Amino acid sequence: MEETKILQGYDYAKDVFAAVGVDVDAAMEAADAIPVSMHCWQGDDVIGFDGSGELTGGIATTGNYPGRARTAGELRQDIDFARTMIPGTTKLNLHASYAEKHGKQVDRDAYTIDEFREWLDWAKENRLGVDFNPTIFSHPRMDGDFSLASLDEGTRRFWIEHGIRCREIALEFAKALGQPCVVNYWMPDGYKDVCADTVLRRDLMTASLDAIFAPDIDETLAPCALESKLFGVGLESYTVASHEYSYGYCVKNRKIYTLDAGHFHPTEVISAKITACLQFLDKVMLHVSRGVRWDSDHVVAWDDELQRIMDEVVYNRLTDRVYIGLDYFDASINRIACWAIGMRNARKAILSACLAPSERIRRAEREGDLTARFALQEERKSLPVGAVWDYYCLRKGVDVGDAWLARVRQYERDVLSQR
Ligand code: RNT
Ligand code: ZN
Repeated sequence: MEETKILQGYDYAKDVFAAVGVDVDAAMEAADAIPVSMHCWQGDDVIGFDGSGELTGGIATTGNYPGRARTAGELRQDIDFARTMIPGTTKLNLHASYAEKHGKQVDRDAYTIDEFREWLDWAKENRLGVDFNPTIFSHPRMDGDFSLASLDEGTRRFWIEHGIRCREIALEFAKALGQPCVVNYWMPDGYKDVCADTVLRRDLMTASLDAIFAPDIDETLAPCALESKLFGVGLESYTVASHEYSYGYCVKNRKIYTLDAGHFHPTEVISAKITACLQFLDKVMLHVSRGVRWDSDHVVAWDDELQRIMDEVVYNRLTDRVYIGLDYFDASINRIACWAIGMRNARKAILSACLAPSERIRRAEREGDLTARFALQEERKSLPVGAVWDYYCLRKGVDVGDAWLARVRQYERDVLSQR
């Protein structure tokens, strides 16, 4: 699109928003500054590079689109390219399974920042913050799908050590990059079928988590989060770290609670949970995903729930209490497009939240004028957010509209098809 047209659109939008009491420039700046953590695992179907080879733990990537990143170098190259389409403050969300061992005999219970040197240097070069995840799945030391709640002490010990190593690694990332590195714990532990003792495994899980969090590692630099889940594939009947379990653990132990959009009953939404949890927690982390009928991890679309999530964060000025990360993995379409679409949607929804006349809407509510509240909420939906978005992309030097798609096609021809 012609630049003059974009500028005209922006001028028009500025007037429209001014008429409802919104300063577009301030909104744009606010939206740009909110960090969104981009998950590395979209680029290689959650396989990683530390030798696991296949994905286990009740999660599944479907599709066999060509061009999956097979090495950390390829993955970084793909992320570099995807980032040219993604505006706004971005962090990288990295999993421990993306370690680069360079032939060294070292397992997950002994990883140090050395296995992530290239990631660290690359993050530094690109001025990217990093968040980190222990990889407690896809590994021979899993006891079936049990880890921290295994009945086998050696298994538990192995994963406790991994959990501690990840805190140490996160601390190194945070120190080197000058910003906090959130460590998010998710483990699949659970049963396919109805179990007879729901207590034992939870007792073991609690003891294991306590052991992971016991060492004194600065949690302002490496804050720790625990992610709940309703069920996994092959683990349909019982999940040790369910919602009540994980939320309770976090309240009691002052951890960050991770709400994944796909980890609840299909009619439950995480947008409804954020401020409820924050009554009793300092912080939450979001795994913005899109479940279709189940925890299917579809690419994030700009749908009502995404908008509601971002509205909650922005309207309530919770940007320093809510860490926003994305979590999905689709191998049926171009993986770089998956990043571009999901990340652009997250940022668009953030921008829309910042542009909404939220103060006016809330005033109507406080004054008991629920007619006006509803009217303004509905009118908000057709405000010219798209014109501001185009201008924002132009200013940030990223593609306007669907221009990125042709570049992805070119990259597919030049790079992905050679893999
Ligand atoms: C699994 C959890 C978890 C993973 C990533 C790869 O159901 O959502 O967050 O998706 O850690
Ligand atoms: Zn998740």
